[in-house]
Amino acid sequence: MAYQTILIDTQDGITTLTLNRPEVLNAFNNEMADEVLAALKVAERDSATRCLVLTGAGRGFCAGQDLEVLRARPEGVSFREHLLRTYNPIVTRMRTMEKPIIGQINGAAAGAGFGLALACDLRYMAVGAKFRFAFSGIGLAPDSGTSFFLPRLIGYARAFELAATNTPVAAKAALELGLVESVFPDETLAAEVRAIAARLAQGPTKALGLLKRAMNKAFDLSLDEALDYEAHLQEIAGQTADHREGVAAFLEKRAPVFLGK
Ligand code: LHQ
Repeated sequence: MAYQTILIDTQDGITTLTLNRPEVLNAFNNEMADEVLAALKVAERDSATRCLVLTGAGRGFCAGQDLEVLRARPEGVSFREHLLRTYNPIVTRMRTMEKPIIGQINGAAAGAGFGLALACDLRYMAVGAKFRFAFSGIGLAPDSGTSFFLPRLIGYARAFELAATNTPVAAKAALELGLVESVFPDETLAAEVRAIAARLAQGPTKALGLLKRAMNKAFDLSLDEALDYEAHLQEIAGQTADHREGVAAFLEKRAPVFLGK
Protein backbone atom coordinates (compact mmCIF):
# COMPACT_ATOMS: atom_id res chain seq x y z
CA MET A 1 0.00 0.00 0.00
CA ALA A 2 1.35 3.46 -0.93
CA TYR A 3 1.31 5.94 1.93
CA GLN A 4 1.73 9.72 1.62
CA THR A 5 2.46 10.73 5.23
CA ILE A 6 4.24 7.74 6.74
CA LEU A 7 7.08 5.42 5.75
CA ILE A 8 6.98 1.68 6.34
CA ASP A 9 9.97 -0.61 6.29
CA THR A 10 9.90 -4.30 7.23
CA GLN A 11 13.14 -6.24 7.62
CA ASP A 12 14.22 -9.15 9.80
CA GLY A 13 10.90 -9.25 11.66
CA ILE A 14 11.03 -5.54 12.53
CA THR A 15 8.57 -3.09 11.02
CA THR A 16 9.54 0.56 11.35
CA LEU A 17 6.68 3.04 11.02
CA THR A 18 8.09 6.53 10.47
CA LEU A 19 5.76 9.53 10.78
CA ASN A 20 6.76 11.61 7.79
CA ARG A 21 5.61 15.24 7.92
CA PRO A 22 8.95 16.62 9.10
CA GLU A 23 8.15 20.24 8.12
CA VAL A 24 5.65 20.34 11.05
CA LEU A 25 7.54 18.00 13.38
CA ASN A 26 5.28 15.17 12.13
CA ALA A 27 2.11 16.79 13.45
CA PHE A 28 -1.05 14.87 12.59
CA ASN A 29 -3.49 15.72 9.84
CA ASN A 30 -6.42 13.40 9.10
CA GLU A 31 -4.55 11.66 6.32
CA MET A 32 -1.69 10.73 8.62
CA ALA A 33 -4.11 9.44 11.26
CA ASP A 34 -5.85 7.25 8.66
CA GLU A 35 -2.53 5.96 7.36
CA VAL A 36 -1.12 5.17 10.80
CA LEU A 37 -4.27 3.23 11.65
CA ALA A 38 -4.14 1.33 8.35
CA ALA A 39 -0.45 0.48 8.84
CA LEU A 40 -1.08 -0.74 12.39
CA LYS A 41 -3.80 -3.05 11.09
CA VAL A 42 -1.40 -4.48 8.50
CA ALA A 43 1.39 -4.90 11.07
CA GLU A 44 -0.98 -6.69 13.42
CA ARG A 45 -1.93 -9.26 10.77
CA ASP A 46 1.43 -9.64 9.03
CA SER A 47 3.54 -12.51 10.40
CA ALA A 48 6.63 -10.75 8.97
CA THR A 49 6.16 -8.14 11.72
CA ARG A 50 7.33 -9.48 15.07
CA CYS A 51 8.22 -6.11 16.58
CA LEU A 52 7.06 -2.60 15.63
CA VAL A 53 9.19 0.53 15.97
CA LEU A 54 7.44 3.91 15.87
CA THR A 55 9.54 6.97 15.12
CA GLY A 56 9.52 10.34 13.33
CA ALA A 57 11.32 11.72 10.28
CA GLY A 58 13.57 14.73 10.71
CA ARG A 59 14.08 16.48 14.04
CA GLY A 60 10.71 15.71 15.66
CA PHE A 61 8.95 12.57 16.86
CA CYS A 62 5.40 13.97 16.67
CA ALA A 63 4.00 17.40 17.66
CA GLY A 64 0.45 16.07 18.06
CA GLN A 65 -2.45 17.58 16.17
CA ASP A 66 -1.45 19.92 13.35
CA LEU A 67 -2.53 23.25 14.81
CA GLU A 68 -3.03 24.78 11.36
CA VAL A 69 -5.73 22.17 10.79
CA LEU A 70 -7.22 23.02 14.18
CA ARG A 71 -7.25 26.76 13.42
CA ALA A 72 -8.96 26.16 10.09
CA ARG A 73 -11.64 23.93 11.55
CA PRO A 74 -15.09 24.79 10.29
CA GLU A 75 -17.79 25.75 12.77
CA GLY A 76 -19.51 22.79 14.33
CA VAL A 77 -16.66 20.28 13.98
CA SER A 78 -16.80 18.07 17.04
CA PHE A 79 -13.55 17.32 18.87
CA ARG A 80 -15.18 14.21 20.28
CA GLU A 81 -15.99 12.92 16.80
CA HIS A 82 -12.47 13.80 15.66
CA LEU A 83 -10.86 11.85 18.50
CA LEU A 84 -13.15 8.86 18.00
CA ARG A 85 -12.04 8.76 14.38
CA THR A 86 -8.30 9.39 14.81
CA TYR A 87 -6.26 9.00 18.01
CA ASN A 88 -8.65 6.75 19.94
CA PRO A 89 -8.54 3.84 17.49
CA ILE A 90 -4.78 4.31 17.01
CA VAL A 91 -4.10 4.09 20.75
CA THR A 92 -6.49 1.14 21.15
CA ARG A 93 -4.77 -0.72 18.30
CA MET A 94 -1.36 -0.11 19.82
CA ARG A 95 -2.43 -1.50 23.19
CA THR A 96 -4.29 -4.51 21.78
CA MET A 97 -1.69 -5.44 19.13
CA GLU A 98 -0.08 -8.59 20.51
CA LYS A 99 3.42 -7.63 19.42
CA PRO A 100 5.97 -5.43 21.18
CA ILE A 101 5.88 -1.77 20.14
CA ILE A 102 8.94 0.40 20.70
CA GLY A 103 8.80 4.19 20.65
CA GLN A 104 12.04 5.49 19.17
CA ILE A 105 11.71 9.04 20.48
CA ASN A 106 14.07 10.86 18.13
CA GLY A 107 12.79 14.38 18.85
CA ALA A 108 9.99 16.40 20.42
CA ALA A 109 6.83 14.47 21.31
CA ALA A 110 3.87 16.67 22.28
CA GLY A 111 0.09 16.41 22.67
CA ALA A 112 -1.23 13.40 20.81
CA GLY A 113 2.40 12.66 19.88
CA PHE A 114 3.16 12.31 23.58
CA GLY A 115 0.11 10.05 23.85
CA LEU A 116 1.41 7.83 21.06
CA ALA A 117 4.81 7.60 22.74
CA LEU A 118 3.14 6.62 26.03
CA ALA A 119 1.04 3.98 24.26
CA CYS A 120 4.19 2.12 23.19
CA ASP A 121 5.36 -0.82 25.31
CA LEU A 122 8.89 0.59 25.57
CA ARG A 123 10.41 4.02 24.93
CA TYR A 124 14.01 4.85 24.04
CA MET A 125 14.84 8.52 23.73
CA ALA A 126 17.50 10.61 22.02
CA VAL A 127 19.35 12.85 24.46
CA GLY A 128 18.25 15.90 22.45
CA ALA A 129 14.55 14.96 22.43
CA LYS A 130 11.85 16.23 24.79
CA PHE A 131 8.30 15.51 25.89
CA ARG A 132 5.66 18.18 26.25
CA PHE A 133 2.12 17.60 27.46
CA ALA A 134 0.94 20.54 25.30
CA PHE A 135 -2.82 20.24 25.88
CA SER A 136 -2.88 22.69 28.79
CA GLY A 137 -0.75 25.07 26.70
CA ILE A 138 -3.64 25.51 24.25
CA GLY A 139 -6.48 25.34 26.75
CA LEU A 140 -7.41 21.73 26.14
CA ALA A 141 -8.05 18.68 28.30
CA PRO A 142 -5.90 15.55 27.83
CA ASP A 143 -6.57 13.09 25.04
CA SER A 144 -4.87 10.22 23.20
CA GLY A 145 -4.61 8.26 26.44
CA THR A 146 -2.31 10.73 28.18
CA SER A 147 -4.55 10.91 31.29
CA PHE A 148 -4.52 7.11 31.44
CA PHE A 149 -0.86 6.32 30.81
CA LEU A 150 0.93 9.20 32.52
CA PRO A 151 -0.26 8.63 36.13
CA ARG A 152 0.26 4.87 35.71
CA LEU A 153 3.86 5.42 34.64
CA ILE A 154 4.99 8.14 37.04
CA GLY A 155 2.24 8.49 39.69
CA TYR A 156 -0.58 11.01 40.01
CA ALA A 157 1.15 14.07 41.46
CA ARG A 158 4.11 14.03 39.09
CA ALA A 159 1.79 13.43 36.17
CA PHE A 160 -0.48 16.25 37.26
CA GLU A 161 2.43 18.66 37.73
CA LEU A 162 3.93 17.86 34.34
CA ALA A 163 0.52 18.17 32.65
CA ALA A 164 -0.81 21.24 34.43
CA THR A 165 2.38 23.29 34.11
CA ASN A 166 3.12 22.07 30.56
CA THR A 167 6.82 22.02 31.43
CA PRO A 168 9.00 20.47 28.69
CA VAL A 169 10.64 17.26 29.93
CA ALA A 170 14.17 16.78 28.62
CA ALA A 171 15.45 13.26 27.97
CA LYS A 172 17.49 12.94 31.16
CA ALA A 173 14.54 14.10 33.29
CA ALA A 174 12.29 11.69 31.40
CA LEU A 175 14.64 8.85 32.30
CA GLU A 176 14.69 9.85 35.98
CA LEU A 177 10.89 10.05 36.04
CA GLY A 178 10.56 6.59 34.48
CA LEU A 179 8.97 7.87 31.27
CA VAL A 180 11.62 6.13 29.12
CA GLU A 181 13.73 3.00 29.48
CA SER A 182 17.04 4.48 28.27
CA VAL A 183 18.49 7.62 26.70
CA PHE A 184 21.00 7.38 23.86
CA PRO A 185 23.05 9.92 21.91
CA ASP A 186 21.00 11.31 19.01
CA GLU A 187 23.28 9.74 16.41
CA THR A 188 23.20 6.20 17.89
CA LEU A 189 19.52 6.03 18.94
CA ALA A 190 18.37 4.23 15.77
CA ALA A 191 21.10 1.57 15.98
CA GLU A 192 20.50 1.01 19.70
CA VAL A 193 16.76 0.62 19.14
CA ARG A 194 17.41 -1.69 16.21
CA ALA A 195 19.44 -4.01 18.44
CA ILE A 196 16.68 -4.11 21.09
CA ALA A 197 14.00 -4.59 18.43
CA ALA A 198 16.01 -7.42 16.82
CA ARG A 199 16.14 -9.24 20.14
CA LEU A 200 12.38 -8.88 20.60
CA ALA A 201 11.68 -9.85 16.96
CA GLN A 202 13.58 -13.10 17.50
CA GLY A 203 11.54 -13.87 20.61
CA PRO A 204 8.52 -16.15 21.01
CA THR A 205 6.13 -13.66 19.41
CA LYS A 206 2.92 -15.37 20.55
CA ALA A 207 4.16 -15.61 24.14
CA LEU A 208 5.25 -11.95 24.09
CA GLY A 209 1.81 -11.01 22.80
CA LEU A 210 0.19 -12.93 25.65
CA LEU A 211 2.59 -11.26 28.09
CA LYS A 212 1.42 -7.87 26.83
CA ARG A 213 -2.22 -8.93 27.15
CA ALA A 214 -1.68 -10.28 30.69
CA MET A 215 0.16 -7.24 32.03
CA ASN A 216 -2.34 -4.79 30.57
CA LYS A 217 -5.35 -6.69 31.82
CA ALA A 218 -3.84 -7.14 35.29
CA PHE A 219 -4.26 -3.40 35.98
CA ASP A 220 -8.00 -4.01 36.20
CA LEU A 221 -8.00 -7.36 38.06
CA SER A 222 -7.82 -8.69 41.59
CA LEU A 223 -4.99 -11.15 42.33
CA ASP A 224 -7.40 -14.08 42.09
CA GLU A 225 -8.65 -12.87 38.73
CA ALA A 226 -5.09 -12.24 37.48
CA LEU A 227 -4.01 -15.75 38.49
CA ASP A 228 -6.99 -17.21 36.69
CA TYR A 229 -6.31 -15.13 33.58
CA GLU A 230 -2.65 -16.21 33.61
CA ALA A 231 -3.74 -19.85 33.70
CA HIS A 232 -6.01 -19.21 30.72
CA LEU A 233 -3.20 -17.56 28.71
CA GLN A 234 -0.68 -20.24 29.68
CA GLU A 235 -2.99 -22.84 28.20
CA ILE A 236 -2.67 -20.98 24.89
CA ALA A 237 1.11 -20.43 25.15
CA GLY A 238 1.64 -24.09 26.05
CA GLN A 239 0.29 -25.12 22.67
CA THR A 240 2.70 -23.03 20.57
CA ALA A 241 5.60 -24.39 18.52
CA ASP A 242 7.87 -21.78 20.16
CA HIS A 243 7.14 -23.26 23.58
CA ARG A 244 8.14 -26.73 22.36
CA GLU A 245 11.26 -25.26 20.76
CA GLY A 246 12.17 -23.38 23.95
CA VAL A 247 11.98 -26.52 26.09
CA ALA A 248 13.88 -28.62 23.53
CA ALA A 249 16.60 -25.97 23.18
CA PHE A 250 17.04 -25.77 26.95
CA LEU A 251 17.37 -29.53 27.33
CA GLU A 252 19.72 -29.76 24.34
CA LYS A 253 21.83 -26.90 25.78
CA ARG A 254 21.50 -24.72 22.67
CA ALA A 255 19.98 -21.33 21.87
CA PRO A 256 16.29 -21.52 20.92
CA VAL A 257 15.21 -20.61 17.41
CA PHE A 258 11.77 -19.06 17.82
CA LEU A 259 9.67 -18.68 14.69
CA GLY A 260 6.84 -16.70 16.23
CA LYS A 261 4.45 -19.64 15.89
C1 LHQ B 1 3.70 22.79 14.45
C2 LHQ B 1 3.21 22.06 15.53
C3 LHQ B 1 1.87 21.62 15.48
C4 LHQ B 1 1.66 22.65 13.42
C5 LHQ B 1 5.24 22.53 15.94
N1 LHQ B 1 1.14 21.94 14.41
N2 LHQ B 1 2.93 23.08 13.40
C6 LHQ B 1 -6.43 17.06 18.48
C7 LHQ B 1 -7.58 17.70 17.92
C8 LHQ B 1 -8.73 17.95 18.65
C9 LHQ B 1 -8.82 18.09 19.91
C10 LHQ B 1 -7.77 18.07 20.83
O1 LHQ B 1 -6.63 17.30 20.77
C11 LHQ B 1 -5.95 16.95 19.70
C12 LHQ B 1 -4.67 16.36 19.96
C13 LHQ B 1 -3.47 17.26 20.15
O2 LHQ B 1 -2.39 16.83 19.89
S1 LHQ B 1 -3.66 18.86 20.73
C14 LHQ B 1 -1.96 19.40 20.98
C15 LHQ B 1 -1.32 19.91 19.71
N3 LHQ B 1 0.11 20.08 19.82
C16 LHQ B 1 0.67 21.14 20.43
O3 LHQ B 1 0.03 22.01 20.97
C17 LHQ B 1 2.19 21.17 20.39
C18 LHQ B 1 2.69 22.45 19.79
N4 LHQ B 1 4.11 22.41 19.59
C19 LHQ B 1 5.02 22.56 20.58
O4 LHQ B 1 4.70 22.66 21.75
C20 LHQ B 1 6.45 22.62 20.16
O5 LHQ B 1 6.51 22.97 18.80
C21 LHQ B 1 7.23 21.29 20.38
C22 LHQ B 1 7.37 21.01 21.89
C23 LHQ B 1 6.53 20.12 19.70
C24 LHQ B 1 8.63 21.43 19.74
O6 LHQ B 1 9.25 22.63 20.19
P1 LHQ B 1 10.52 23.20 19.40
O7 LHQ B 1 11.52 22.12 19.23
O8 LHQ B 1 10.93 24.42 20.15
O9 LHQ B 1 10.01 23.54 17.94
P2 LHQ B 1 9.14 24.80 17.45
O10 LHQ B 1 8.09 25.12 18.45
O11 LHQ B 1 10.06 25.89 17.03
O12 LHQ B 1 8.41 24.18 16.17
C25 LHQ B 1 9.11 23.96 14.93
C26 LHQ B 1 8.16 24.17 13.78
O13 LHQ B 1 7.13 23.19 13.84
C27 LHQ B 1 7.48 25.52 13.86
O14 LHQ B 1 7.24 25.99 12.55
P3 LHQ B 1 8.25 27.02 11.85
O15 LHQ B 1 7.61 27.32 10.54
O16 LHQ B 1 8.34 28.22 12.77
O17 LHQ B 1 9.56 26.29 11.74
C28 LHQ B 1 6.17 25.19 14.52
O18 LHQ B 1 5.15 26.10 14.24
C29 LHQ B 1 5.85 23.84 13.90
N5 LHQ B 1 4.96 23.06 14.75
N6 LHQ B 1 4.18 21.91 16.44
N7 LHQ B 1 1.31 20.85 16.47
